[in-house]
Amino acid sequence: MIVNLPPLPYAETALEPVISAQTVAFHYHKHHAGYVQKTLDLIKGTSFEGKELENIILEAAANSVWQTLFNNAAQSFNHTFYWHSLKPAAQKQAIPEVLEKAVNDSFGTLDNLKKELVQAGTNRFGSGWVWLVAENGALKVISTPNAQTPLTNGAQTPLLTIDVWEHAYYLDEKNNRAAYLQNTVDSLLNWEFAAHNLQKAQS
Ligand code: MN3
Repeated sequence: MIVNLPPLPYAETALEPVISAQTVAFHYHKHHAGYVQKTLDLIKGTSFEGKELENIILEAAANSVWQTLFNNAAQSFNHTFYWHSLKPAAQKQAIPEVLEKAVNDSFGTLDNLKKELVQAGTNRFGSGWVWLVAENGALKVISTPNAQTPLTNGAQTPLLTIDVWEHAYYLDEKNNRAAYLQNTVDSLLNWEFAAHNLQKAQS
């Protein structure tokens, strides 16, 4: 992935009524765009310029002098991954077989996975992210604080993420993060995207 602001994979209204067009617009044009611009400003004229975003994140994570670059680069990646982790409810399709089998092996049922995602997001203190990851042939739910991303954990491949920073839900749900999480896992998760990432991890 290069350092840029990719177009949203759907219209700004497409996640309504769970996530309003106003939330998507602020989240994408202000927050996400801001992280990308800050990353571009920070790498300009440095040895990071022109590198793949994933490599910038890994290099910057290795030394605390690059903390600000890490934060902005990781947030750029996490947000692009988040937009693709969601899908308009109207386009909802059955969970792909390869993913369904992995979910059943690791969580018993899809409902158990959804419960774990909601719980992990509700329990994340402060800002951060909830992830479905593949690790050592199994799936698991984790959460990360602030800009942290499973990319820096060589053993984990991210499959899906949900943003639990307040800017992701406050305009719609105010303080009710659990409602945002529940409605998102019930109707907006992009299981094809997760299955595609799982197949990449297995190949
Ligand atoms: Mn965000």
